[in-house]
Amino acid sequence: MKPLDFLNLKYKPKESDLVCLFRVEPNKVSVKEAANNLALESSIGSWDRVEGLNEKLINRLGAKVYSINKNLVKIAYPIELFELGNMPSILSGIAGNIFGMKVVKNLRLEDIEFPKKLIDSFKGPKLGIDGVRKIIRVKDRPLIGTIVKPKVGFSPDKHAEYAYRAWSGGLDLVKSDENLTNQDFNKFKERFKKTIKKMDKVEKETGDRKIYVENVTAETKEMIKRARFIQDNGGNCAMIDVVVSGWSAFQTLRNENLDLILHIHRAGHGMFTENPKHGMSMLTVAKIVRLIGGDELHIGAVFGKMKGEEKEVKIIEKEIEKNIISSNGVLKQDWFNIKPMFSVCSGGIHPGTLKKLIESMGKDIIAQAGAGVSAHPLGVNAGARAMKQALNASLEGIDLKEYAKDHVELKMAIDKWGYLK
Ligand code: CAP
Ligand code: MG
Repeated sequence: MKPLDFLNLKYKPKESDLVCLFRVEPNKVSVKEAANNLALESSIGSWDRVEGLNEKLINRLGAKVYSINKNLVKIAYPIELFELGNMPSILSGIAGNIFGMKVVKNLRLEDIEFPKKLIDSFKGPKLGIDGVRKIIRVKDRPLIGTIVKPKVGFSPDKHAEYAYRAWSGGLDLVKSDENLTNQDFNKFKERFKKTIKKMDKVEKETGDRKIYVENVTAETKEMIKRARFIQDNGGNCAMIDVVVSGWSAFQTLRNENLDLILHIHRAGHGMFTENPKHGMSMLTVAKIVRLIGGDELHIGAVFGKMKGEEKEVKIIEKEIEKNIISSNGVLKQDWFNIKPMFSVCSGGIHPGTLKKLIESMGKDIIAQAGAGVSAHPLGVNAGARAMKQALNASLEGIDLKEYAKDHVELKMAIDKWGYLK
């Protein structure tokens, strides 16, 4: 086998090809040689000509390096390489062995363009933005919510009480935290039942609809049982920590086709998305989540405590909200029949940052504040009110400080945490 068998810079990707954009830092070889090795290892090749591998097979099934621009390499993969509807299998090819090869010092999967046939083989969000809006009966404003804090430690009663105070203060959504599952001090079923009872109560009292995001993260079969429990007991939303649970577990949850909003927490993504030279971009993670079928995904909050530059977070938001992505500075994508997903902006948000967040990200976001609600000087209910007041100020286009003059909870929040103009 000649060394550069998988390089074809004249190749024009077919509509049916899957295309990957890699950032390649070669190790003691040229970018070309590294790229060739990536293409062969992620498709049908190996380090030497194996028995039965001939030019005909390489032409038909080999991945093709068709563009090299400095360190950015585009590789096209024939659709035949993949099993439709099997995300783990697809990723074993395009995001598998290649990350550990000696020919690369660093390697980052920046983006994937999925062809129609693959897109059609996944379910995508069952509800999407419109479906979630129908459940909460809120047409065109951002949704606001909180995460029960402390993350872990409360009893089911305390958890339910927190949720009640947050909802009745005007929040749309209350969420269990990513590491709260079924610990001895706060058992899943008891917590869920007590909290959903409070949700019913507050819905009756206020006439508003609410969402309770309960964490079902567990071993896959157990996770499905917990999601079913939510559905059978009047709940409307299940959360999975997708990175630690795995794509397959998430796909299993989606394929259950439950009547629940699927809220996707990305805890752990920083292990492979943070390094700008190595790993997989958050954009790629978001595309995979949309394809499999999350309704709401944590993508970053720009003005809070978590990493994620405004430009990057907005690119991700566009990718999960729009139907056709023509140019993101990355790859184009037609989402065909796959619904748009809600962006969840969370982590270090408080009433003083909400207006700025909405100005930057628009109306189709779920803005969540954990400590930014619970650490309000007057407690959770006042914290929720302050968030709602900040939302109203934003919707009415009034400066937060001005609005705070006759809204005491907001005033106390911005006296404590400040605000962004
Ligand atoms: C927010 C949060 C979320 C982060 C994760 C937390 O709480 O519940 O897990 O948003 O980051 O525990 O930090 P606070 P991301 O509002 O108290 O910060 O959403 O970027 O994945
Ligand atoms: Mg959390």
